[in-house]
Amino acid sequence: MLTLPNMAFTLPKLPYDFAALEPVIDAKTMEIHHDKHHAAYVEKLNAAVAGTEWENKKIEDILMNLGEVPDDKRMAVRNHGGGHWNHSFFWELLKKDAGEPGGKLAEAIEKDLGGMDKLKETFNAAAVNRFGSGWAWLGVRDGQLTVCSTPNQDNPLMKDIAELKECLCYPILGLDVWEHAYYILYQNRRAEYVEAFWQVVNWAKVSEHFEKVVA
Ligand code: MN3
Repeated sequence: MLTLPNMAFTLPKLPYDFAALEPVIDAKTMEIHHDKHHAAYVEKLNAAVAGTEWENKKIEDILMNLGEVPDDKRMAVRNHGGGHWNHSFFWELLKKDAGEPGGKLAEAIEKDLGGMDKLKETFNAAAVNRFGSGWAWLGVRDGQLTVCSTPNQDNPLMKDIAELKECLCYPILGLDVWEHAYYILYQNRRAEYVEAFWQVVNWAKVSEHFEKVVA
C-alpha cells in the first residue's frame, strides 16, 4: 500500500485573488510571495519536524515553546515555523478599502497609543527602522496596545527567545518588511510601501484578533 508522509503543515489558500490589493500591492508580488516564499517556509518547516513529536502540534504552541524544541532543530523551526505563522497571519490582515478601526479597538488606539495618527507614526518608524529583514507589529501586552518590531521571521509569540523580550505580545496586526514583500513595485523605497500598507489593512480582522486577546 502507498503510504504518504504526514505533512503536518500546509500552505493556506490566499483568501483573495493575487490582484485583489492592487495598486497598493501588485499581483506578481502576491503570487511569488504566497506561492514561492510562504510555500518554502511550509516545506522547510515540515522537513525540520518530520518524524518528531512536533509535527502534529499547533504552530502557535511550537513558537511559544521554542525552548523545548531540540537544539539541532530549533533554528530551522524558528525561521520556517515563524515564516509560516507570520505569513498565514499577514494574508488575512489585508483587504482593499476596509475602512478605519471602530468600537473597542478604536478606543484602545486612542487610550494606549494616542490615536490613529500616532499609531501610524510609531508603527511606520518600527517598520522603516528595522535593519534588514523583519516585521513590524501591533499587539497587546498586559492589556495594553503596543508597537514593536522583530528581525527575520521571528515574532512576538516567541517567548523563549531572550532577545525578543521587548516585543513579547499577542499580535493583532503585522507587516512584512522583507524586500520580497515590496521590491517589484517599490524597489528600495520601503517607507512608501509602509505608508501605502494602511490602505489595505483589514480592520475587521484586526478587531477580531483584538477582541479575542482582551476577552
Ligand atoms: Mn514575506
